[in-house]
Amino acid sequence: SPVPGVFSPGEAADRRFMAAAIRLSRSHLGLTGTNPSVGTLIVRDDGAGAVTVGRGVTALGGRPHAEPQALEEAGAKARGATAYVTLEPCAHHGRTPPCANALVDAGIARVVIAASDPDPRVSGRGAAILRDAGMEVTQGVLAREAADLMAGYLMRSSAHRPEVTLKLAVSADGMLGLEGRGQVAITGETARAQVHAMRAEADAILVGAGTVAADDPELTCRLPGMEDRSPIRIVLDKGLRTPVSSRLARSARTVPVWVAATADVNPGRRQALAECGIDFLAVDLMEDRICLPELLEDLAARGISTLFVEGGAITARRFLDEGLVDRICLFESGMRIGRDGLKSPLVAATVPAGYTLRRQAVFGHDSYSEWTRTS
Ligand code: AOF
Ligand code: ZN
Repeated sequence: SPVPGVFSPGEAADRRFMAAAIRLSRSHLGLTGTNPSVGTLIVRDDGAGAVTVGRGVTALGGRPHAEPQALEEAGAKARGATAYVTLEPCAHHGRTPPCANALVDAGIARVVIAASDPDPRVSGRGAAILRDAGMEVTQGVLAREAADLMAGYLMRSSAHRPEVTLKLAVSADGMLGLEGRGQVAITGETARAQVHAMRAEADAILVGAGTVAADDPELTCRLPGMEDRSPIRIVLDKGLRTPVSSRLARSARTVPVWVAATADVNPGRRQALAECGIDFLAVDLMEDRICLPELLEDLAARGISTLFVEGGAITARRFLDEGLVDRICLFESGMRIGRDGLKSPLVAATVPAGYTLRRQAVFGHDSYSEWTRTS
C-alpha cells in the first residue's frame, strides 16, 4: 500500500515518467562501453503538480551511473521524491558506491524500476536494499520498452553473447544486389542515413569476406557530426582474403578492424594486415566454416553487447539458419534488380515464425520493418 505523502500518481503517470527516463537513456546508446545506458528522473509534487527536479543518464564510457547525477541535480529536493530508473539500481561497490544506497541516503521515498538487472552482483539485491530501507518500490513499469534499448547488455550479461541485429536492404523483387557486380544502391538517401544512425548505436558491425571483396565497404558512420561514432568493424575471413588495399584495411588506424580468421592461415597476409593496424580474432572451424557461437562468445567477453550484421547474402543466411539473429531490420525499396540478382534470405512477407513485428516506418521511398525474436 502506498506510503502517505509519497508521490504515487497512478499507473498511467508512472508510465509517462518512465517513458521520459527511457528517452533520456536513448541519448547515450552506444556510448557507455560495456555498461548499459540507463536513465533516471527524480520527480516530486509539492501540491502544484509534478515537477522533474533531477535527470541523469549513464555517462560516456559508463561511469558515473545515472542515479548519482540525477541526485546531484535534485540536491535537497530529492528528499521525499520519487525516482524513475530504467534499470534496477546497482548494489555493488564498483569505482563508485552502489546507486541503491545513494538513493536511500538522499532520502528518496519511492523508486519506480523498469527492467531488472541480470548482473549477478546486482540482480534482486538493488531492489532489496531499497525495500529494506523502507522505500516503496514499484517494478516492471515499461519493462519491455526499457529492455528493448538495453537488449545488448541484457543478452551479454545473461547469455554471454551479443544481441545480433541483421540488417537487410532488399529490392522489390527480393534481391540484395547484383551477382558479382559489387555495391548496388537499393535504398535511397533517407534509408542510408537511418542505417548510419543504427551503426552509431552498435558496438560492432560484421560482414563476410565476400562482401569486402565485392563491395569494398567502409562500414563507418558518416552522418555529419557523428563521424566519431563508428563501431568496431569485423570481417568473417577464414581464408584471410581481406586485401591490404581495401578501405577497411586503409582506415584501420582510425576505426578498429577485427578480422576473424584461423590462427595459421596465410601468414604473409596476416603480417601485412597487422601492419595496417588490424587485430585478429582467433576462430575455430566447424565443417570448414567459422564457428559462429564461439565467435559470439569471444565478442561478448571483449565487451561487445550489440552486433550489427550487414551482409552479405551468405553471412545473413548463416546467422539466420543457426538461429543467431535476435533482431531483423528490413529495408524494402521499390526498385527491381532482375534476374542476375543475389537473392535475399528473406523479405517482410517471409520473416520466419518466431519473430514479432515491432516497428514499421517509411524512409523516403523505402519501407522499413523491424522484428524481434518472440520471447
Ligand atoms: C546503475 N546505474 O546508470 C548503470 C548501471 O563497472 P561498474 O561499477 O560501472 O558496474 C557495471 C554494472 O552497473 C553493470 O553491469 C550494471 O549492472 C550496472 N549498470 N547501474 O545503477 C547505471 N549503467
Ligand atoms: Zn549504479
